[in-house]
Amino acid sequence: MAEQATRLRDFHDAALIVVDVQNDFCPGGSLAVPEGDQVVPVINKLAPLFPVVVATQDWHPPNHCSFRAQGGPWPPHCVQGSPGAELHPQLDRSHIVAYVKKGTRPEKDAYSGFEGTDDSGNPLAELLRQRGIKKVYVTGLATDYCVRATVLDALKEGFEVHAVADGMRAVNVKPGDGERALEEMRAAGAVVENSDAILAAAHAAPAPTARV
Ligand code: VGL
Ligand code: ZN
Repeated sequence: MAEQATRLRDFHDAALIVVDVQNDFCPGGSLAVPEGDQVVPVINKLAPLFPVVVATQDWHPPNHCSFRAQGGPWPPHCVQGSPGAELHPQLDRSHIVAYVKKGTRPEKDAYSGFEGTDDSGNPLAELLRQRGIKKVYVTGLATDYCVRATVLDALKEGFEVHAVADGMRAVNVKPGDGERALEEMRAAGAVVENSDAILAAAHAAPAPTARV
């Protein structure tokens, strides 16, 4: 394959979306995603490139319909105000401009960040558009659930969507679910790529210009 020169990308209208990097989805949590914590250093490396970083949080009431006691598929997780619902302690918060919470009503599950709102009730798509965002780079947990749903909704909302493969991990209830989710995102129009390609596109040296 021919070597392709790395082109500089413009990030001024791009946002990083960090999906559900919460303690309950990391090793030791109640719905731990294998290697879930390994997305944290990848996200911390990418965050400084973006003028807008948004973190979503699964934010369930104790009687949420997705919990087994209510007939749902999952153990209790990300209960509002609990330590398991907090973002991973090593996640760098300094670039985060909005926190979007979803799944807050007992009777309705919400996998996609686009079903969530910030603290003033503003939906994710709105707060991105208000900031002039046209492109989103999606990372987080879990590839086969909330990341998948967030990527597919971002495409429906008309954003250019990049799915950062090494910045996400899958639950893999069935082996291969994560790979199939990535294939689905690609088929729907997302660019699936690794963080090193994104960092290279941000840092590629511009053509030298003569200065006197
Ligand atoms: C998620 C299962 C249940 C996720 C949330 O964030 O991917 N998965 N609730
Ligand atoms: Zn949930």
